[in-house]
Amino acid sequence: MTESEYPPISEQLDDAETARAEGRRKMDWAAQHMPILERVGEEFEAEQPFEGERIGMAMHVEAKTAILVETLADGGAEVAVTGCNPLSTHDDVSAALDTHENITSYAKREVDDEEYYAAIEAVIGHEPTVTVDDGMDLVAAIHEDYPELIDSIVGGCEETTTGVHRLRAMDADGALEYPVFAVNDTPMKRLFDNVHGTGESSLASIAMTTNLSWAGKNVVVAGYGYCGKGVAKKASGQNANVIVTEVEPRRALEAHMEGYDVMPMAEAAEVGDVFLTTTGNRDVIVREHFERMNDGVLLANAGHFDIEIDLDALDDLAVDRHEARDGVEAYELEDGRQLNVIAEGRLVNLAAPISLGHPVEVMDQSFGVQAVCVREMLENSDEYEAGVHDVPDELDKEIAEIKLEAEGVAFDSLTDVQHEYMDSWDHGT
Ligand code: RBV
Repeated sequence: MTESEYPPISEQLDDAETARAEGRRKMDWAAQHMPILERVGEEFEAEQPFEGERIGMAMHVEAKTAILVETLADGGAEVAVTGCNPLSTHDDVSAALDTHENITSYAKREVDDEEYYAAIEAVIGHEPTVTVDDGMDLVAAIHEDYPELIDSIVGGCEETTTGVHRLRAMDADGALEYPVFAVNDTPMKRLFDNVHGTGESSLASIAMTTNLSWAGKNVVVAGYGYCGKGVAKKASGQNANVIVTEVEPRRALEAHMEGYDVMPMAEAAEVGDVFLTTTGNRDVIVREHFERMNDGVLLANAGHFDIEIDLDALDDLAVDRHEARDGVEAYELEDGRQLNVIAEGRLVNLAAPISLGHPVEVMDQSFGVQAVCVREMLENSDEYEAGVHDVPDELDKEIAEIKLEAEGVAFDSLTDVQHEYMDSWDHGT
């Protein structure tokens, strides 16, 4: 057992009792809107597929994630969990989770880098047999600092685009030493969580944090991947004029054909009122862009890490800064312009003070896929060698079918003749 000094959340709060009650209330609300996890959870409770397993998790610890954590614990696992972003944890939810006899939660909001990694190490101290990551910090810490644990790890699951991207790079280097499912890459994740979840929650968080309108604004969306598409569509739906910046020619063309203005960031910088980065890459908005921006612009990031907006450069340019509102830092430039950064350039839909993350319904889908992926990894571990694995399509469909049934939406099935037709090649005019 790896020793860790870092205490669970219950030992870090002054009034853990009150926090637990509030956390539980938030979880109860979320659970009422998560029919997929309810169904999967019933199966897990009856079959106990995780008996004897230890699951280590680093995710955004708020109410919906907590329902996933409980679902896994109620399926027989011992679960240790911490956050995957220093600002996204809800301490009350973390405290509520920590009362479960099979769960230890180390997640705490507003931790510094040292505490953040100490909490990750505390999770690793439970010697997980399965890891569930959002951003790959657990996989990275285990490979770098605790390689002796790798032999006893059956596999892992990764929630987000950035994490899958990091894992694929690690795999390409031959450095990934256990199998991990790319949960992000499933249709049930990308088409809903990335598009609708990021679109709705980023815009809602910015609007609530600033109390400003979208209508009539020039909204610059950096990156036209699944997240950028969602943000662009929803901003446009709220009567903003959307400008897209891209580096990939087909995506730039797609955005153009969708009716958005497409231009380089250097040009967009001069006309934008709100800038929202969704690229997963670094240095998307840098000094030369800040220099051209109008007074009063809003800057926010919806990518996993806080590297898309170069805040060091902005800080260098600024002669002063102040907290303009909760979650809004105003950088004052020498010529009097004020550029407003929301949530420290961190994942805006989770890291602003009032942020709640993606809507419950989409997280039910993503976490439904997570839950069945953990089951699959343990049940069929022989089939998965070290490396990144696509989620079997049947599992993804299973989750879609549960959701459709819960929504009361019926759909068609192929007839035998149609099946045969689709499988044959010898038909023509
Ligand atoms: N995400 N989680 C939430 N628990 O409220 N909201 C968004 C939540 C996930 C989402 O799936 C995305 O891939 C990831 O956060 C980015 O870190």
